[in-house]
Amino acid sequence: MKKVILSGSTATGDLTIGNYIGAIGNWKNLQTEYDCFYMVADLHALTVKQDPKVLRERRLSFFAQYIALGLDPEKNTLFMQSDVHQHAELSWVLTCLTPMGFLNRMTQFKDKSAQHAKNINAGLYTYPILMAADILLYRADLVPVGEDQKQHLELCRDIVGFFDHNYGEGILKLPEPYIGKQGARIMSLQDPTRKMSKSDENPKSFVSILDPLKKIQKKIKGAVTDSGSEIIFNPEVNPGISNLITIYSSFSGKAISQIEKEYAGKMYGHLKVDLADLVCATLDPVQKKYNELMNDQSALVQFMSAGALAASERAQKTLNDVYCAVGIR
Ligand code: AQP
Repeated sequence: MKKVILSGSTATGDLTIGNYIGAIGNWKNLQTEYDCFYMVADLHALTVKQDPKVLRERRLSFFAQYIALGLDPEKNTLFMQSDVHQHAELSWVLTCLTPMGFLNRMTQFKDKSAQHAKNINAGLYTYPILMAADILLYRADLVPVGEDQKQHLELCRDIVGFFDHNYGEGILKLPEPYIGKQGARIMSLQDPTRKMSKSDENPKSFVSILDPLKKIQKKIKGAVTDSGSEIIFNPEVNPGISNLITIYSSFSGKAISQIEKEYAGKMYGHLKVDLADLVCATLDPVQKKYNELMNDQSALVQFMSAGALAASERAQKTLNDVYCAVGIR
């Protein structure tokens, strides 16, 4: 029996090379060794204001990008979160077990409410519970987590503790965090001290998977770099060039030390030109595959319903156990 992995990306903004390097690229490497469930987290997207037409298109677009970036729908269960109604149902049960004090501690809620000061809705506050439901429904063994999600995984552990205490152990299964071997955090091209974020208001700060190649060239060449000139990896001192080295290393598979050696004595501009070409060469076939999928959406729709069915089947087992345990079955 293969171990089960669950992960996903929220359907907000445009998928970026940060999402690829920090998440989707790693998911791809797990698809033969593990039983993988990867979702487009469209319910999570509702925590911030969305234009319904844009969100509808984005869900499909993200799903197509997952496949174009190398997630094989035959090897993985790829699905849309909202197609599996069990997420919202389990989330409600867990919401009724989670003390508000635990949610008050979530630093991401504080950050996001500052960011969306005009729309501090209850979903923004309780979304870590939906995230716990996402994970627990599949009885996952492992969840790949970025640094900024660690606190949410801890909350998930607490929630399982409350559930076990009230209803008995073994019904919910707590997964282990999976820290990918790369684990690289890609920073904004305009402010390398901040994470590259797919909803950043400044499009120059990220390279999206679907950016036209000319635009990618421009964005990388226009990346903010440091006052020095040596191509040396040191995020504390040279965050700008270090970020570009990290991206170069992730896309080329070369070690950072090797890149430093190859660029010894060269200027920042040399690395930028080569990196822009490398990113374009990598994303060009991805964009072609994406266009193929979007031009004939019948295959996409089939993959989506097959994924929803498989995910739903597994999720329903957990939900049945939970409903029985709490006394509503
Ligand atoms: N810059 C990044 N570097 C490395 N990993 C990243 N991830 C996102 N940005 C980077 C990883 O991608 C996965 C999916 O994340 P998400 O889209 O659900 O949420 P996020 O981390 O909140 O991404 P953004 O880009 O910051 O989204 P917005 O701006 O819409 O809130 C996660 O595993 C994440 O670590």
